[in-house]
Amino acid sequence: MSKLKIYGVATNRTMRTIWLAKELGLDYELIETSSRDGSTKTPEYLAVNPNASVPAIQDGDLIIWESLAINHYLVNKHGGALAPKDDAEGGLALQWSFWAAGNVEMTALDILFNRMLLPEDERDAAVADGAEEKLAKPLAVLNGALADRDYLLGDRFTVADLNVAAIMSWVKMGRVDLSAHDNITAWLGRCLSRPAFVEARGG
Ligand SMILES: N[C@@H](CCC(=O)N[C@@H](CS)C(=O)NCC(=O)O)C(=O)O
Repeated sequence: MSKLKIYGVATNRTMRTIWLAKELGLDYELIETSSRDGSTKTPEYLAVNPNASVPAIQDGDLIIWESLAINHYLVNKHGGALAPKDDAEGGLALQWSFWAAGNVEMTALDILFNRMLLPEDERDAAVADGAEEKLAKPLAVLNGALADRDYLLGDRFTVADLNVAAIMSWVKMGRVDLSAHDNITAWLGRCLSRPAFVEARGG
C-alpha cells in the first residue's frame, strides 16, 4: 500500500491534517501545494481537488478534501484514543467540527486578515472588531461546554478537540479577548501544548 499523501503546506489549514497525522503516528508524504505558487491550479492537482484548495489527501485510491472531514476519516480508519469510541461520541465529534466550521472559522478569518494578514493599509479595524463581537455567542457556548470537563467529549483529547482547537488557534492568533472565557483558555492551552501540534507548526 502506498504512503498516505497530504497535499498542502503546514502554514494553512493543512496544519490540521498534519497535526492529526502526527498524533496518530502516521507515515505520510507532504506534497507541497499552495495557491501562492500556483500549484493548487495545475491540471494534476485539480484532478485531486477541483476546488483548487488545500488540504487534500490521497490514501490508496481514495481522495478526500475538506480538512475536518479528512481528519474524521483518518481517525475513524486508524482508531486509538483520539477516535470516537461509539456512535454517540462519533455524532458529538461531528457536531463540534461542523459547529466550529459554521460558527467560528470564517469570523476568525475576518479578524485574522484585518489584524494581521492583510497589508497594513488594507486592514479594517472595524471589520475585525465587529467580527470579534460576532464571536461572543459561540465563545460563550464553547466556554459553557467546557465547564465540567477537560475536553469536548469528556476526559480525553479527541479529534473533536483537535478540529475545534485548530480553528480556535486562529481566534487566539487574532488577539481575541478570551479573558471572560477561562475554560476555553485552559482547554486551548492543553490542546496547543501537545507535542504533535508544536511539531506540526514547525516547532
Ligand atoms: N473548507 C476547506 C477550505 C479550504 C481552503 O480554503 N484552503 C485554503 C488554504 S487554508 C486554500 O487552499 N486556498 C486557496 C484558494 O482558495 O485559492 C477546508 O477546510 O479544507
